[in-house]
Amino acid sequence: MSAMRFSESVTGIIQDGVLVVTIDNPPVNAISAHVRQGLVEALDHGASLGLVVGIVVTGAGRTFVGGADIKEFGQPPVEPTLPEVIERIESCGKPIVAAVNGAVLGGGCEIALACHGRVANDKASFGMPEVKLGIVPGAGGTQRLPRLIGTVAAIDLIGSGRAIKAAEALSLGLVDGVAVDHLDAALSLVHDLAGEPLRRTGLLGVPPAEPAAVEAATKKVLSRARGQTAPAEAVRLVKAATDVELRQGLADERSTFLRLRDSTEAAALRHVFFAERQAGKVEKLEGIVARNIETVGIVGTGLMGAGITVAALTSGYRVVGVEQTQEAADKGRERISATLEKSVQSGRLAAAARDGCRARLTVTADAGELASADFVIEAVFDDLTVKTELFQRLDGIVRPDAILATNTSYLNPDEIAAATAHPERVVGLHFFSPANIMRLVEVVDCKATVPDVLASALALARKMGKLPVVCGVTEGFIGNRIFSAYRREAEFMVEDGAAPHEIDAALEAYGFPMGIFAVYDMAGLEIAWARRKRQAATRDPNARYVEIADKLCEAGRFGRKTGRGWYDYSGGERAVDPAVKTLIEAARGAKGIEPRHFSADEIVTRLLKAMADEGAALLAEGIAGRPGDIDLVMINGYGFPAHKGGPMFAADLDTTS
Ligand code: T1G
Repeated sequence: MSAMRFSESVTGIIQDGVLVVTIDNPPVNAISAHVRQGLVEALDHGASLGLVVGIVVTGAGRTFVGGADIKEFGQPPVEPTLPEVIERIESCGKPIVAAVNGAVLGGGCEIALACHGRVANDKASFGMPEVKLGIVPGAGGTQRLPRLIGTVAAIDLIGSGRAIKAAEALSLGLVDGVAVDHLDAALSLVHDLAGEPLRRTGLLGVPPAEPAAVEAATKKVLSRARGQTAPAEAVRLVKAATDVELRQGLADERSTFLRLRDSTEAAALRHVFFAERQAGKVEKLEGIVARNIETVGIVGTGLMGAGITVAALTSGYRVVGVEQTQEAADKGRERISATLEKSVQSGRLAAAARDGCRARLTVTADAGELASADFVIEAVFDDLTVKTELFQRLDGIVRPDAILATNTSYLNPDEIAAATAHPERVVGLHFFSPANIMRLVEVVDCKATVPDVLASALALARKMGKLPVVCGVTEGFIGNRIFSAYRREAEFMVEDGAAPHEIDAALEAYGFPMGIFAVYDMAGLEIAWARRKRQAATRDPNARYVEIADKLCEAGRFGRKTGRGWYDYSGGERAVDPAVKTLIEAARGAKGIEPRHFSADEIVTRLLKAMADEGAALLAEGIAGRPGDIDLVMINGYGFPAHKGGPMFAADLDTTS
């Protein structure tokens, strides 16, 4: 029979007495208005045709349904709404089975929940990621999911937004079956269900749950919320499913969804979602093909090098690690092995995958082995002489088409590139530690970098599962330059009267996991001190300079690892140290500064402004391409709370509100 078209993105075909409805709305089959309209048309058609015993709903391509269309969120509503479509599915007189493949997310999961049966293939993954967008499910997810899989599992999934694979979905009862051919299995299920009383999820009772387990699941979600509103609301709604009628639960869910959808938190998280998808896209690279990279050379297998090695191995690359001596190579191999092992223990890596990683790894003291590498990343000591000498040596070892990347944090990669015979093949890749875990990578487009080298660096970072942000050459790139401005402003406030712990408390209340002085202590104060000493000769004598951090270092207070820094850690926990107060008072006294009070509001406002101003300068200088890129760097590298959208988003809000 020929295909039927119900809307521009929904088609149907009758197969074996079943109407198979396909949602085809690339790239992820989001539930745009024409999908909802098409689904209603298809349901009506299927219900009215006498020869049709039931309906299968499936998605075209790699995805079932990636959720509501996020692009419609800021726009006036278009009928039918998703809850209306879902109500039609659940109450249909004929069996409807979801045949799911790929991602089944948000509203896609809610469609599947309302069907009378669900069959998945083994590539399916399920999730209710709404809290990650600052909202709660808006089409019955909080009410139907607990009815199907129980309150505890529903709190976990909806509260965290995490996705699960088909096998876990099966064990939770979220799907009825997993099959190689999900469409075939769904057709059979429709025939099995035809003529039987249908299992309508919304009419099921919520299975009883242990109160202690419900509380534990709730606590887990709330402890990770860090000032975000949506997770607590999601948990509240899931719990209510046990106590209230479906209709009341759905109404509460819908009004909560609509309220949160229009919140600043949701706007911030939507901004982050789209910024992530924009990141690493560069106009001048359109049509440029990345080189084929199979073997990655990594010079230096210390903490950073080992982390990069693990990230490369776990994403399928062969890695040649190079050290200066056999002893250092052995240590490096052990470090890499231990990091792989940790990944297995934490569940990030399957044991079989670890064995594959080991088989693809060589660590050697023979730099000549880098001749097999397509892409070499150096992660040696951050010193200009060390790095330029290394790159000159690499010039004579690597293949002419190999790419060289420097992982410097503060040096000028243009100077490193200039020392080589082929600066056009040099690019910067600034990883964040631990490099196997942190997603952010600043990809530095150097003066001489040619487009296909930049495109290849971006492709490599993406294949490693990283979030690449392109930036130009400047001291500290995007992140550390903004961090310096942020730190400078925090130190000005300390000198003017704010206590470090007051600044940290204000930042933590705003949503940072840790205030700036606590971060400082954790990272160690001595590297920045050494840099300040190096820069002392060239510093503008008229610029304000706060000496307190230098005084702490002079007193041997290098942070957590020495037990003392901005705080005292001798009792195990971070504690305010009267000695630091005395030191700060002396510094103020020396400059004749009369200390004044700073409210938490003023502290946060000033720090956000310092970050946004530096960000604006980076944009004006062409170092950063988009405000969203800056926000991503600060969120993923420096603990800026995602639900505040990043410093540029926050500044924009300030000027528009
Ligand atoms: N709406 C609109 N556009 C979307 C979209 C969506 N839901 N999901 C992805 N895109 C765009 C994305 O911007 C990009 O566009 C392209 O698709 C490919 O995305 C009522 C309230 C599905 C796992 O949160 O997690 O349902 O950059 O690069 O790596 O309760 O996209 O090409 O122009 O990410 O293959 C809940 C979000 C919505 C899912 C595919 N759903 N999406 O990953 O491709 S709220 C989500 C994803 C909701 C209901 C509610 C992923 C993916 P461009 P991509 P991918």
